[in-house]
Amino acid sequence: MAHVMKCSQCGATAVINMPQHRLKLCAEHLVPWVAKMVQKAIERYELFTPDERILVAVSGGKDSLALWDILEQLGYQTEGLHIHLGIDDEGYSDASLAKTAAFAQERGLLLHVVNVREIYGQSIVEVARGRRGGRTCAVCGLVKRHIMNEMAHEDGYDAIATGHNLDDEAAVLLMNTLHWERRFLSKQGPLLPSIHPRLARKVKPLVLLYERETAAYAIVRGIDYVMQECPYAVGASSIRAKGILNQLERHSPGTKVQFYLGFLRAREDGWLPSDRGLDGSVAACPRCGQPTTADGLCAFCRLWEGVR
Ligand code: Q46
Ligand code: ZN
Ligand code: ZN
Repeated sequence: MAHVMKCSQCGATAVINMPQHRLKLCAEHLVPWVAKMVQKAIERYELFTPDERILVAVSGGKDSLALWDILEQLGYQTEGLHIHLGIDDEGYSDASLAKTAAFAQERGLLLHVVNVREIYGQSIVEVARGRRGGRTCAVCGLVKRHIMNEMAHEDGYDAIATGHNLDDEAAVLLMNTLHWERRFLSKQGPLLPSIHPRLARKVKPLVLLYERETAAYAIVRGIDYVMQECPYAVGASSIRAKGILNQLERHSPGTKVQFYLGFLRAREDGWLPSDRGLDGSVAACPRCGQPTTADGLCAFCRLWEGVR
């Protein structure tokens, strides 16, 4: 006879087993538990307060849509930002926008959409192709950061929230540790404070949740998200790192959370210098006004030189 998993709180059929918390939950009890974990992260890492305005970066994937849903449930002031990157392979960007817009419309939430090709003349794929050694993901990251900072500055948001979960963070931590990337290790975490008026505070309220927990949450809440991965994510080293961490987790539940939270605690205790970047030697880019350490145009503005 098949073994039926029971909710630790009410005895009904559980939809998820979380051995690292010694907890099994049914659909009804999973929703408040997930919201509680997000609230805990917001308070523990002092991410933001209820009177601040939060811009939620929504890609259309399960994590960012779940994040927006949870922050709304918790009563925070949110608006969404979707960046249409112009990735046409398998209709990825159009599908992502469609799901995000439908999500916002159904719930009556305010969504801002920035279409990279319409504004700058080329998609991130095209602009990356025109660059020597321009890896699409590096270009994409640069463009997204710039647009988010610009929007937060112009519309006066207090913070930008992204849907990075514990699996994402642990995978990046593993890669950064393998290469002893001190600069990244000194600032990786759920909170990146604003160190310049043009650079918004960045926060990751899902850091206490495993990816399978946000996925279960999205399904239970009936969130219709883009299932397909970005075609450029395939083969990324972070995906291999996730696989390795999941193997370890299977043998000893809690490995991922201990690895990541242990790192944050070690840094708090002074095991690693905590560096917030920018050492005062920053100038404003003459074109866009965002801070840059380069002499002249910032990396974003150099990227679009000659495109239109
Ligand atoms: S969207 Fe952009 Fe990611 Fe796609 S091109 Fe790479 S960075 S994988 S989060
Ligand atoms: Zn229950
Ligand atoms: Zn610039």
